[in-house]
Amino acid sequence: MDTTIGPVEPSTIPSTAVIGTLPHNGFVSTLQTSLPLCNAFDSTLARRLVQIGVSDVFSVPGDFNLTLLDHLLAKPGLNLIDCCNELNVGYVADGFVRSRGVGACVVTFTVRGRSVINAIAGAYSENLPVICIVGGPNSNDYGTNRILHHTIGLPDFSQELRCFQTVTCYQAVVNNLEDAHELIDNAISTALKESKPVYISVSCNLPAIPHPTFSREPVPFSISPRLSNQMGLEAAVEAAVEFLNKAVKPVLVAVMPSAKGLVPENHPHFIGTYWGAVSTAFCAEIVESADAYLFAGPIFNDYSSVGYSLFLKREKAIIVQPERVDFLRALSKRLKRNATAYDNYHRIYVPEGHPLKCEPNEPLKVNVLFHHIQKMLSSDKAVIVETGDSWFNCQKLKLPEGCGYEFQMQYGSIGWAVGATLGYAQAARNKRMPGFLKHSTSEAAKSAYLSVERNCMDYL
Ligand SMILES: Cc1ncc(C[n+]2csc(CCOP(=O)(O)OP(=O)(O)O)c2C)c(N)n1
Repeated sequence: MDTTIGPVEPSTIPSTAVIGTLPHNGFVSTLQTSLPLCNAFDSTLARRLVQIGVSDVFSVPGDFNLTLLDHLLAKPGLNLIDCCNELNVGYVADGFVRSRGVGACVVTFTVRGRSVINAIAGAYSENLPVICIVGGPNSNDYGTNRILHHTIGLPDFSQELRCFQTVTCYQAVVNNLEDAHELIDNAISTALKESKPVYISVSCNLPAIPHPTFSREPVPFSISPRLSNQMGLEAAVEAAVEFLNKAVKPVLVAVMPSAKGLVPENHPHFIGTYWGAVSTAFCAEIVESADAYLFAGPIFNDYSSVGYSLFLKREKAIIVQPERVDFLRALSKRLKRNATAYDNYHRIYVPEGHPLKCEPNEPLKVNVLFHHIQKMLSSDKAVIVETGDSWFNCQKLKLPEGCGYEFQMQYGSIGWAVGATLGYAQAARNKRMPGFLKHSTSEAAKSAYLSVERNCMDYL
């Protein structure tokens, strides 16, 4: 599928115009040109964000991003939402992306950039294209030995960049108007293609400076589809068909814990979540006794494998890696129907009991609490699950069709859920969010409550 993202705004450039060259580093006081001058970030960054569906940008103001924020604020279709600290800004953008598919946050140079990194690392671990924009040093300060505030006192502007290199898939340092357009477009399209966060640093003086290259009509985004190697695909399908069609009781393992919410649980053949010893009742028995298992996009880490304790045999497994695009569709056309494992599940399944009713004034028990939470769930809800015990209790919830489910199993950062709830709520205005938060949660989460209260209390 060829994905073209968003409409392109009409050109503001007269066809006969000649575009002059400009000195580097934004030294532009008067510009002799007949072109209508566009401001860099109105036409590039802000417009691109709106084009790709980012209606809300989450930010904390600071010395190096004030002008940039003014320009984003002025952009029709872009809503700027202030948060209480940078870590939360990152978590909020993470939650927004989970619902909308792409999102952005804006912080200021180094002192704040470093604070958002933990959230961006979490977004990387969950394949979320968060566009992390940082107000950077004045372009005229690059190449000097000046020492800037918000740094550790060394004339080195690259420290923040080097930190982001480990947790983003692309870094754009925009300190020159000549290539600003290209760098910003590369960063945004890489985020969308790779489904990973990117870093864009924008020199604090540039957003206010007009430049003729920004008046050109931007080329619409077109993300190339991922293509399979046809011969490789056919060989893999052939081998899998031969293996699965001769199995006696094969199973498809589509839901391990981090995939909860991705597969409709009201599907007649859904038997639960496979999570080794802590699987949904009777699910592990069926998976582990199968003579062939097909794992769809599994992530085997120490959490999902319950400390590498899964009773699985490699020679019985076909593992379809998460980035494979055509294999399952091609395979499904060639497989013989075999319901043996499913029938076995119904043979051994005993319906869950219900917790006893709570007596008045009796302390609330977890099983009673979750019994009530289960009754609250519907297609207009999304469950946002904090790291900790909630992971296990919420896995047992039976999600009605359309009910969202988000948690951060790979990175497991306590404090993520409050910010993520705000971001998700802002992106999915039609959903209500029971967030599984905790009283012991981190300082970051406590300050995020303030933003949640200000912005989306009516969603909770
Ligand atoms: C930011 C962060 N700090 C520390 C941890 C390590 N950690 C994992 S579970 C846990 C204890 C959680 O206890 P509580 O918040 O009471 O949650 P419960 O599991 O009881 O619901 C800690 C500190 C973490 N995952 N994330």
